[in-house]
Amino acid sequence: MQVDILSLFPEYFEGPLKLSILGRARENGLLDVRLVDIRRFTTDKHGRVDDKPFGGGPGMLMMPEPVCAAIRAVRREKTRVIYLTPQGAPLTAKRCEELAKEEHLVLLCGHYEGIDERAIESEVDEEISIGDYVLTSGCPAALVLLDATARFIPGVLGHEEAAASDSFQEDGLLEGPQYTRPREFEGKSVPSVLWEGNHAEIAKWRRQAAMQKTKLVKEIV
Ligand code: 4GY
Repeated sequence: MQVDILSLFPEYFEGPLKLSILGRARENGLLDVRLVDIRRFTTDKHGRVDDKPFGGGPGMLMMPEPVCAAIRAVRREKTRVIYLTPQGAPLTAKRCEELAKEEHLVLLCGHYEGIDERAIESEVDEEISIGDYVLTSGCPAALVLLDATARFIPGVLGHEEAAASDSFQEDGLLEGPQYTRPREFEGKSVPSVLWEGNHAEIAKWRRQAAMQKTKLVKEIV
């Protein structure tokens, strides 16, 4: 999968993208990420990419021209352009799994107070939100979307079952607790069913633990 991340701070992504699972996916050619600086596409003589909102209000907006020019420069025949915004549809594991099948994603990151609506109307296919809160820019949201989507690209995790079962089991339950060695830690033992080797009992225990966890979290929310 190819991904172009369009932002005013391409350096923001450099660290996370070279580390761990995403770093390995890029080295293995499973994920091809390009960082595009929207400022490169300004035609303003002072290199400006932002201006005051019509109608007044605090802060600045990104001008439509450099945003459209940047998207048009990277767009190909099969490109899906996603704008990260709290006004978008909530990101889900299901949407990530679908996006992982796309050939080319463009992740558009807003800065300041947002982007002139005409650029969004003309070039954006889909608006996605990673949650009901406001970030200082779309960059962390783009990283979250890319990270959660990359897990569904075959070969990225190395062990394919994990992509589906982590966190959201097929039935919508949250994953229960997990344990590794030592068998006893600071007076707390690993539930004995997990080391006794009865796989049917282990499955039963995990399902029960997942239901308990799901119920607990729902009570908090
Ligand atoms: N939540 N989900 C989010 C966000 C903030 C554009 C600058 C979110 O996706 N993006 O909070 N983005 C951005 C939006 C202008 C601030």
